[in-house]
Amino acid sequence: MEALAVRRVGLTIDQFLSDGSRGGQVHLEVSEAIIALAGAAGRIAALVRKGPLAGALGSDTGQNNVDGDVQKKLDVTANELIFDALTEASVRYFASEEEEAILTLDKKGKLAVAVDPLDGSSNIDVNISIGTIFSIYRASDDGATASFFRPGREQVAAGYFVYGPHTALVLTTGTGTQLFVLDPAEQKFKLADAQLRIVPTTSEFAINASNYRHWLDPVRTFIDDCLGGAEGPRGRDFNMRWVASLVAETHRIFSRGGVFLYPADKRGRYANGRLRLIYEAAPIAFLVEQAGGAAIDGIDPILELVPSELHQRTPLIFGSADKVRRVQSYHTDPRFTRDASPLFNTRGLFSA
Ligand code: AFP
Repeated sequence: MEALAVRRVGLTIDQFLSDGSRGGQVHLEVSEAIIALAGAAGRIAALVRKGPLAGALGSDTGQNNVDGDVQKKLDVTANELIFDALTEASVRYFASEEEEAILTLDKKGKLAVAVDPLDGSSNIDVNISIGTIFSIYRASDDGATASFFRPGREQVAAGYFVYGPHTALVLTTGTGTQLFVLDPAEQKFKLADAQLRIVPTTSEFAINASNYRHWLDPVRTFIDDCLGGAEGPRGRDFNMRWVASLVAETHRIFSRGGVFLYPADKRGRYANGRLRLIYEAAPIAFLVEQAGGAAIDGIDPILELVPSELHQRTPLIFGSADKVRRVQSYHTDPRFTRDASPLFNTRGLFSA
């Protein structure tokens, strides 16, 4: 790690964002929005830490969000805390998994912010890490939809908070990806790693294997080859994880590499997978690419996709660059599909 990066460990998020030595200070309004989100995350973390003592946070509200997911109590509370915090920042447009339409906060605001307020809701009551994901664009003078219906490469910042054994923030403002940890004593997010990197290769994949029968051939073949282990075409063993909390899977991949797959499958509602492009896949892809990883929809980079609907889903495959490229080849190279069975045994020629 560069001496400069080491020297900055321990800086608070406010100090880090105002530290011009990082080659161009982060614009003031972007810093203000990130600090506002960090304040809301601190309040969400305090609720999560109380668990059942905070009331049935994981209980259904009896309402569904626009995508048909049941809204848990904490989904709604987290959304309200984030919305309230952003009214103090220079935010013109606010989009959320929990809001049907884009909301206008401050007509003079400079930014457009999209959030998944509480990712991993099914894990709230089982004390497994959950999180908040955010994406920040410059507001477009062409209006609300133009501010979000654009390639993810135009994000000016993105991040997630993970509420786990410790609360952390993984953030990018376009100059690498940083890790901050919430100091419980001071209730401040402090820099723990100024240059997160995702290792290029790995022996770990994350997928919800219960959907095996619904997958399309390229993903089934990729997973079959991993499950074939040392005796199969890959010539080595693999490990599997599935937490059902995108931020927890992402944090593991930042920590030790891996490849995450939520692909398109044959189920009607999952023709484009389960994860939403604007406030889940695009911010995760920005963070991952800034740390040397890769993120695709199976074929194309996530950051090049242009949404046409606010809650649009996308297949999402991200993580260690070598592995993501291999999954991509299973989608693009005819030798990697099940129909090419005569070549089935020659796949082992592609060692990695
Ligand atoms: P919830 O927030 O509704 O629990 O969804 C979480 C999520 O969007 C993402 O965090 C997980 O990776 C994925 O869904 C888990 O999906 P499955 O429940 O289909 O495994």
